[in-house]
Amino acid sequence: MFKKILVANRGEIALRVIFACRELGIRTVAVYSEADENSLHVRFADEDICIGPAKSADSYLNVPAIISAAEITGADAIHPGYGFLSESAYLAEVCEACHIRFIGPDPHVIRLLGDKAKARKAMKKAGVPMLPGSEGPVDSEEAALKIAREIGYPVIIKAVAGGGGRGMRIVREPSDLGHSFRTAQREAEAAFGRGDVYIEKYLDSPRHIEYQIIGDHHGNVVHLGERECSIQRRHQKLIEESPSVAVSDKVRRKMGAVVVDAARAVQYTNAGTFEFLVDDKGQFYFMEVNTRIQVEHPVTEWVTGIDLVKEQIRIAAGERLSFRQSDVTWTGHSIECRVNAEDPVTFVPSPGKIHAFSIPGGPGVRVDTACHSEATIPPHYDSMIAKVIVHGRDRAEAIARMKRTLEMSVVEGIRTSIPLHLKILNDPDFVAGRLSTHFMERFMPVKKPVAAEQSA
Ligand code: MV4
Repeated sequence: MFKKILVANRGEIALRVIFACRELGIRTVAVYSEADENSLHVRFADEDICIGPAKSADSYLNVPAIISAAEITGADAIHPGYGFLSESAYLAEVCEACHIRFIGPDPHVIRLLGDKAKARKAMKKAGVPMLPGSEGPVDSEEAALKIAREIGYPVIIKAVAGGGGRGMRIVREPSDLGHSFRTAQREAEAAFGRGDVYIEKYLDSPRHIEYQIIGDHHGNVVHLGERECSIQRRHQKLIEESPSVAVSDKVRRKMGAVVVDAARAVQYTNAGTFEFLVDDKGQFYFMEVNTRIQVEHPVTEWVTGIDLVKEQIRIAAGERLSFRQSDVTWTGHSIECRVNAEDPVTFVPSPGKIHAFSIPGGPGVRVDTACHSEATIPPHYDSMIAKVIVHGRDRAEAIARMKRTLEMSVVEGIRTSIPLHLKILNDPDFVAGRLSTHFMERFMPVKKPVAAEQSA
């Protein structure tokens, strides 16, 4: 087992990793930017080291600074958390070269699955259900038109280097394809330094359902069931839950076996997530694989009773998975609300100094946060300040617990998304489980008409 782990992240996930290390008897090193000197992850780590200025590019994304911090402190592994460098094949490679264990999949697996066209090809070969689309990148407008004609409109153009929704274009008719194709290429080039795009059949109003898997270095891979993540805005998830009301025990077993086979096919190790779009008939279609621990991992932890972060650490150290597929059972229902420092109506970020912070616990409540009554939310990073996770015997009990927790929460000094969460939790469609990726459109601020229309 590792003696010392460097946590290459901040906020609640850095604390979450520190908790796991403490319980496993592993020393921890916190890295921090100049904006995070007084953060809880720094306070609770055994050692800490400043890695640069507030800007992410100069600190939490700075590979040489993080590797230097690991070498100076003698850390034998790095946990990247989520976001920042968590899916950087480059960091994983540099770690390997420096004999520091990267807590995640092997670099070549991260690289394969990070190329969305290559990932699609590999997953198709492994038997994962796919929407019709191009075999690999599409390199000309003519080729794009040909493929779109074959699969039928609407189609979606996606960046090979993309993911998380950046650089996508929906095309509903051939006359729009040329322009959209060129725009998508240009945007992908600007955003990712790689302009390659691919094409898929576009699915209207799907659910987003994902499977958690975990694999060790001894050929064992298990799935931990699904998470329903359809409640999102601009590709930022707001509420996640497990199980999904759209997944029966039979489908869970069937899709679970599909993702386990697919993970084996690419020799996947550590924790990972297979994302799917699900149509109104319950058909699953592969979207992408995330090669990191995810924000919403606690809902899976709660229904399965498995500590995913501890398992990640044990696996990276070469240990066998501590359970088999037949040991995994699912109990009750878990929901997570991501509390953001933002205006609940306009979604404008609301960083600043907190004056009061209290999220009550009680039966079936877990709060993952690095916030406290005197914390300051810096403007430089993601706006998520806390995850409220609840568990109940069933979905209704989980919803009731979430509502009473958020109703009794006090956060003063900044605006938060708590009032928005309460609106969603009281929505008849949410309560009935009628979810899709378009759910949040009904909660968007009404756009002001443009000047020309106003005067008309
Ligand atoms: C799609 C799609 C419909 N059809 N692909 C958005 C995130 C990126 N990873 C892929 N995304 C989508 N891909 C096809 N063929 C709709 C989306 C999508 C979406 C997916 C999951 C969650 C929220 C979403 C919001 C808008 C669009």
